[in-house]
Amino acid sequence: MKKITLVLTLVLSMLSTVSHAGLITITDISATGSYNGNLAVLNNGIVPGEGTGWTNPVNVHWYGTQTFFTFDLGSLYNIDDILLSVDNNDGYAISWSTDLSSFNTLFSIQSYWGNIGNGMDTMSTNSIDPSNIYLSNIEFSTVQARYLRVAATYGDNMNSLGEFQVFGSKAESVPEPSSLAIFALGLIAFAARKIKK
Ligand SMILES: [Ca+2]
Ligand SMILES: [Ca+2]
Repeated sequence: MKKITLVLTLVLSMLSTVSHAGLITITDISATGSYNGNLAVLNNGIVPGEGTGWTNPVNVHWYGTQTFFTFDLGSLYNIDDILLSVDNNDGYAISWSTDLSSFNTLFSIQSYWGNIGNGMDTMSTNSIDPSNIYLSNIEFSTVQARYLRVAATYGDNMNSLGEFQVFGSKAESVPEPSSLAIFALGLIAFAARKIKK
């Protein structure tokens, strides 16, 4: 029986190497175009209170639709969820890239989505989050990406971003869970044969 316990322990430890979703550390934040404020506030763990003024220094604010912000995760991740705080009355586009050259839309925010009538509005794609910040309209299917970009697309020309958090798991070249399971079954069969002898 000892051998079976050993094999099962081994199999369980292999399965646990499949990483789990969590807050991803953003390694670099850059801006293209003009803006006001400190880029560090965009991912400092401080989410502006609901309704905070759009020019408050807890945010970065800008005018027009030519400015965009790029978040570098440092390597490829499977991205499951996003939490962000934006001014309530503008449209925003969030896009993703693996190579920093071609970007694909992850989701778009239309003005007046969310629950806030005036000022900063926190929005999350994670249905586990409280109902006042979870927004089913922006849910997306998991993508594998290294870079994320935020831009304003339309609105009153006065845009603001107060926090941008990314959740997911590191994309490692680990075997698929199904092939791991097949391998585990093989190990168990092998152990069983050994024990019979
Ligand atoms: Ca912040
Ligand atoms: Ca606005």
